[in-house]
Amino acid sequence: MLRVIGHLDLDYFFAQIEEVENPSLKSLPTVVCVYSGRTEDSGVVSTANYKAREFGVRSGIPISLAKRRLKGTEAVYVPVDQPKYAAYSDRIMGLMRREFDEVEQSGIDEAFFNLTSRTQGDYAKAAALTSQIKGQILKVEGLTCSIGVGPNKVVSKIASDSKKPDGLTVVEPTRARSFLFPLPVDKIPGVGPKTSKILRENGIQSIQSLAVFPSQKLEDIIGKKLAVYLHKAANGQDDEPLAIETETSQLSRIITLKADSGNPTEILSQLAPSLKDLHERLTSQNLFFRTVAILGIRPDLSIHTRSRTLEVPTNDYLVLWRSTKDLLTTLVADLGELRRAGIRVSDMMDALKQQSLSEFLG
Ligand code: DCP
Ligand code: CA
Ligand code: CA
Repeated sequence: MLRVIGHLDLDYFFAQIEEVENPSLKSLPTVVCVYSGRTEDSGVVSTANYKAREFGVRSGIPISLAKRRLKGTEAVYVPVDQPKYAAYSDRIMGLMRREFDEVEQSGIDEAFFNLTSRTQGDYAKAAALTSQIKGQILKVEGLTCSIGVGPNKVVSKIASDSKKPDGLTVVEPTRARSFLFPLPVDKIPGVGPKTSKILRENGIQSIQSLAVFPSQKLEDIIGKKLAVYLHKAANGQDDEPLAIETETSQLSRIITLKADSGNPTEILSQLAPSLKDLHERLTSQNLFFRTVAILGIRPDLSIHTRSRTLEVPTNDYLVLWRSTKDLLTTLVADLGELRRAGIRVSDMMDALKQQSLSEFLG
């Protein structure tokens, strides 16, 4: 059966999320900034929407340069909010994992997914399925993404990058070479500025020129390992399997208390934001837990834990909060003052998978 691999990459990810949360930004150049805090404008651009990119604003350039390029426009500058973007990312990855058995998250806004068994090697089916996924993500999160489909990771990754934003590029195996050949070599994953410079110095600019370059000569220039990979990649070949992560088996948070404390109510109030954050992670990934543990670190840095296993798995915030409170109360009664406190949930299961299983059985 033909292998069918997809690669999904969200469009101008951080900036698009800012647009979703504040639609008035859509019509304006919007720049997401990592302020370093030294002076008002010091720091770099994390990313920008396509309106801002028209003015040459890109990830990694100084904020001051972006401001110069956008002078005279009504550009908006927003500070990065990593936890917010991570929550979107988690939900989208969760959606992908429910949809496909094999998903390899390869960055905060991208993932490979295996379509082979779902499509039985049929590329037309893959096109329909991926278009459906794009629709789902748009409907649920309001975000557009670009997807590439191909016979392997290299081709699908290059394909997702070849049409943006909101692209869907399906490259059938027989078309892989003609799709790749006109592109510059630095489109191949792993070819950075350094390798690309060496290749250029040897007259290799397009993927085609790399594909037909004598293998032995290429090895002499860049070493055997890279040469073998690049030569295959340029010919549309790559056997790399998806790196499948094991399911989330536990989630934890730990804080340092503002001052050493032996008061459970005080400790619990400082732990509350971590509890909320952890609970958000659970719900965004549709996870239930059965075991709650708390961890206390004393001023002498000794570490102690207490845990409780529930009769049934749950994702109820109140259960989480109450268990934490009970465990913390006994821990502090036994130990006295704490310097740091943490919470961990484990024995996880996927609520939706469980649901569909019981539906199936029922
Ligand atoms: N990012 C960053 N600094 C960089 C590159 C990226 O902070 N130098 C962050 C912001 C991006 C996110 O990572 O939104 C994803 O990076 P991508 O390279 O996928 O870029 P975008 O999603 O922003 O744009 P594109 O539409 O080109 O994918
Ligand atoms: Ca992206
Ligand atoms: Ca990306």
